[in-house]
Amino acid sequence: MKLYFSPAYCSLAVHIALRASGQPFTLTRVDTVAARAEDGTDFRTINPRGYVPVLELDDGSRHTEVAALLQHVGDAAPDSGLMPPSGSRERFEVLQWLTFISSELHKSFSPWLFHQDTADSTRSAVKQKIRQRLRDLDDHLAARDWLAGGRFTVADAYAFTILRWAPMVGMSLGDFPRLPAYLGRIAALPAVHAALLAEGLVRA
Ligand SMILES: N[C@@H](CCC(=O)N[C@@H](CS)C(=O)NCC(=O)O)C(=O)O
Repeated sequence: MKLYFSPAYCSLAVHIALRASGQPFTLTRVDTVAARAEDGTDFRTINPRGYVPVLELDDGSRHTEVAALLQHVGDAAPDSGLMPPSGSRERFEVLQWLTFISSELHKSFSPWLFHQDTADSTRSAVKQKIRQRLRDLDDHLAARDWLAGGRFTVADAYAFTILRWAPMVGMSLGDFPRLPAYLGRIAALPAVHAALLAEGLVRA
């Protein structure tokens, strides 16, 4: 498999899942602004929508959408526990969290919402909505260490990736009692550390 990624973008979630799953993969870095992959390929020929992540399977097919890619990566390594088995209550919960993170959080951090031309009223309304959703997550973590299934799953990989963006829009996770420790728990996992290192987001 080959993952097209940009450092610290939402592709980090899939990168983490790939490492945690133990499956072989390669990385190709993309400059989404210049629409160019590191090997010089015009990225629009890889994904006409222009965004990462793109996961290329060994048969050459290319796929997008973080939540779907995470499910695929987890399902391809059933022993990893990243994606609980089909039909299980735990899987239902992981799917709920993937959808929540995708629809309630990920897109609320979109750069256009925080563009300098965006009205202050819009920015503050978006931040208020994000804060409510972070509170939901924080409350959920009061009784557990992981979002679902009692262990690290792809839902945590996605949450970690998106929560890391809060400071970039001027929001502190320090206002929430459990989120900083939750992120610390995830960052300490060897697969997560390796992904952060490979993307140049932490030092060795
Ligand atoms: N719907 C897509 C959205 C992916 C997305 O928003 N990617 C961002 C990075 S987090 C991106 O590459 N943006 C560059 C662009 O849209 O030009 C998904 O869920 O995977």
